Amino acid sequence: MYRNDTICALVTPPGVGGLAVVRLSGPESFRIADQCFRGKQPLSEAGSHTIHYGRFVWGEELIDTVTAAIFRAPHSYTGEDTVEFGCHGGIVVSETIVEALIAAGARLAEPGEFTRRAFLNGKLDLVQVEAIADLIYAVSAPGARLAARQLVGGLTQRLRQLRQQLIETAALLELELDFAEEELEFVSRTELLSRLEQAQLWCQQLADSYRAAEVLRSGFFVGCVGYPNAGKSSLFNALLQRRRAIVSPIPGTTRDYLEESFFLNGIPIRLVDTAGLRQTEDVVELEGIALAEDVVRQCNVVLLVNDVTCGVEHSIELFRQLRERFPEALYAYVQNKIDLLSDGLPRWSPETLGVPIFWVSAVRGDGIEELRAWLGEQARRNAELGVDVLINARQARVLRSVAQALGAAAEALRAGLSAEFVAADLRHGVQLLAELTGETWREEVLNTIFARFCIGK
Ligand SMILES: Nc1nc2c(ncn2[C@@H]2O[C@H](COP(=O)(O)OP(=O)(O)OP(=O)(O)O)[C@@H](O)[C@H]2O)c(=O)[nH]1
Ligand SMILES: [Mg+2]
Repeated sequence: MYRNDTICALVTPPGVGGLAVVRLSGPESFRIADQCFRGKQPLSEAGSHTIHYGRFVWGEELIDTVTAAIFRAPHSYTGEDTVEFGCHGGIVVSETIVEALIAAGARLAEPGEFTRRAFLNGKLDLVQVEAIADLIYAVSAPGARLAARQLVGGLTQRLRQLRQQLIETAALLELELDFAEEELEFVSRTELLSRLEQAQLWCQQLADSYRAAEVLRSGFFVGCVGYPNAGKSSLFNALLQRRRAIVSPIPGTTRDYLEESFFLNGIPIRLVDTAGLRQTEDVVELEGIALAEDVVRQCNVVLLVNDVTCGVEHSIELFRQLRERFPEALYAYVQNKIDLLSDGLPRWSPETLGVPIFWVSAVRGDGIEELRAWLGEQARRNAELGVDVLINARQARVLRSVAQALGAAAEALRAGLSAEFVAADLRHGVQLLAELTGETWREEVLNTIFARFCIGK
């Protein structure tokens, strides 16, 4: 819902710092600001994009000396009249300024409300809004760079072009229908088909880049999974190079899961330790350990930890079942506790396994560097997987639907159906694209997107 009142909030992080900024936005901004600001001239008379030095007062009391930056609608972040007060950093000053502005008639902004207004006033589209959240929460430098690019409209522009192209084609096809008697063809069918196929492929590839984008957005997830007592927590600690997880000879030590991050090749690795998966009567009891399952679902790499002293093939069945269930992850079979092998490493390199095997001792450290290097390499590759935009889950979903609509249009064309059907599929694609950039939007979609934002953004 868009409320046309005037809102304010601290837009810099709370706490002690050199400088803090309080933003005031809405139709009453200048009137409200003037009640608290004493400078050479009233702010309501100041020109847009000017900065004014003065005193911020509440009643008779001096709160701070401040600068007031003036932005007149529509040339501001929100598209509304805006004043940004720069004050001395510190908890008390900025909070008092916000309180004074509220007393003068403003309302405290809700989380994400400035950006929401920017979107509703057409300053940003949804793809850009999502890029802002990505930029704020970026965990890796490459991720932040991509988000910044998206923010200035790289993806937006390409989506607009596609949408324009589809609208034009649909219009031409519909025009043909008006001249059905004359059997005119305004668009060559072969050219149309190739254009549709290209566009479909583009949408599909963009949607597929989601996983790689997720790595840049949130990090590369690596899970330690295996039977109880295999040494998952020990391996977790060894990879992390810190003693973080509790290790004990009692099976079932890890109950919850544990997550820690470290960097490899500049990419944040999110390492997860899980509770051991039990095997009862030859059936792997995956259901009972839903938590571990949830972890595996979001993992980029699953390290299946096997206790070699129980036999090299001890965890093969578990491995097969996991891979069947979660085929998208990369797997490695980690033979742990090799320090306990008195006769050296067994010869075991089954070709059918199809995944790398690592021989390690989590306790003594053998093989850990190799495993870390391999993980770093996988993370790097995954992050570089042709990603030049940061697609998120919502965008991937819509893009897949667009690809489907385009596929249906191409199919109708190949089947020699009337232009009407092709045009209808194209219109559907256009609608979906509008949803993607937010030209048409639903309240629920906006709410989920803005739920990620904090107050002051
Ligand atoms: N000798 C030797 N012992 C190990 C090695 N790795 C783990 N252990 C021992 O195996 C036992 C179990 O280790 P954990 O790391 O707690 O195993 P886990 O898989 O996390 O066990 P749960 O959390 O109970 O499922 C502990 O006594 C560890 O010291 C290893 O590489 N060599
Ligand atoms: Mg454990």
